[in-house]
Amino acid sequence: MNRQAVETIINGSALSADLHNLCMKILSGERINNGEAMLLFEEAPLALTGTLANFIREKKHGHRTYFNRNFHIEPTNVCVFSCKFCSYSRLYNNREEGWELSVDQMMDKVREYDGKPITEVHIVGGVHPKMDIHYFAGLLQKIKAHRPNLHIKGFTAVELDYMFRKAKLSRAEGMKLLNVAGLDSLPGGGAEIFAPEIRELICADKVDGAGWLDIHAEAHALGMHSNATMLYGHIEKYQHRIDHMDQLRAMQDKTKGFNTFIPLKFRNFDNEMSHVPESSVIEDLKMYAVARIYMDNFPHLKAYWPMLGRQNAQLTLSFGVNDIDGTIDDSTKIYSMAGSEEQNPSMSTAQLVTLIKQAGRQPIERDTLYNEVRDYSIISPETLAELN
Ligand code: V47
Ligand code: SF4
Repeated sequence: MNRQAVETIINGSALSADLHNLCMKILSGERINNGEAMLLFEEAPLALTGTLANFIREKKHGHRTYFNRNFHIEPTNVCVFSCKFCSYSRLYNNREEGWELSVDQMMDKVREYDGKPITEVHIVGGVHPKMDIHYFAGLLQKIKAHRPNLHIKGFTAVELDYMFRKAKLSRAEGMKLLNVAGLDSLPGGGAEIFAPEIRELICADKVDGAGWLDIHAEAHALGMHSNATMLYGHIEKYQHRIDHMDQLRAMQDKTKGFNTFIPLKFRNFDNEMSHVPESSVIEDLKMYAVARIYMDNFPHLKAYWPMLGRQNAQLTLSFGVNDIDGTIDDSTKIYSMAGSEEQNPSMSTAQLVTLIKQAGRQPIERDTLYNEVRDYSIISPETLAELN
């Protein structure tokens, strides 16, 4: 949609003077402040916020919608921490439901993908008291020795903070050690909500917001990229979401190391926050749209379909989202255990491509750093059917 068309929609909407001025400001590409983000959350009609977010998305990326071909390794679900929203972790002494993979078992998993056109492995799990930095450095070295071009995106800042402290290494030293062993980039997990008054209620015992940011800054200082998440739709208020995005945007101004912002919808199945209702689809779409408008220095906005569901993820593509992740593996348990409809979150490339095309977008396979691997917009049904 071009600027003129969006301007016509704004002028034709019955808006307060403040909201009208804000829409025009957004349209002209100016950065919005925290009060203005609040105005969008509280007062703007969803269709209008969505139109503005979509305008920005199309200005940055046109119809290009990215996905990647990756697989996950979840080394363990044993965790020393006790986040109240987590349906996934188990205590160390829970022999029935806790799993811990040896380096050999994880390498078997890597070998399962030999010869398959995968560009990334995403390693993420609980925080196991006995899996230390040297254990994981050994794993990274073995993966790189086996498949040097496989990009390793691994370990949340929560896992890293624990590993570094246990090994008595500074964050800079620990990051360097893992980078040299083969770690290429960091996923965005563990950020939750930075505001201490919320963090203390939902995940009091793990690294705080300042520590999370500091660990990502250390990665960026080494030239590594990373993602950033935000867990929304639970007990936080709009002000906490804005504060969270504010801290990320400020750091991105300095380091430019973040690739993607990923708002994660809180799911309430089988955890200590099951009494907290989940957000509506309307609230989800609003979250993505405001994020696209506010996070002006983040190149990409990702909807993680295993947690949102395929159809809602498809809808977000009209509300600012330009990336739909893309795991094609069926062992990602973190969301299926939290109540996602996606009990078995695997989607073939053909299904992903179809999902993106149905939304009127252009499917582009990317690598972790958003280099184009393949444009699937013109592909015959026969070739599509052959893709796995
Ligand atoms: O930090 C845990 C979240 C995150 C629940 O960087 C929950 O590309 C909702 O960060 N409801 C880990 N969310 C996963 C993650 C991630 C996923 C995909 C891609 C990337 C990336 C990162 O999962 C945790 C936490 O915020 N989480 N429990 C729950 N009940
Ligand atoms: Fe552990 Fe992560 Fe679950 Fe928190 S969210 S309990 S750090 S696995």
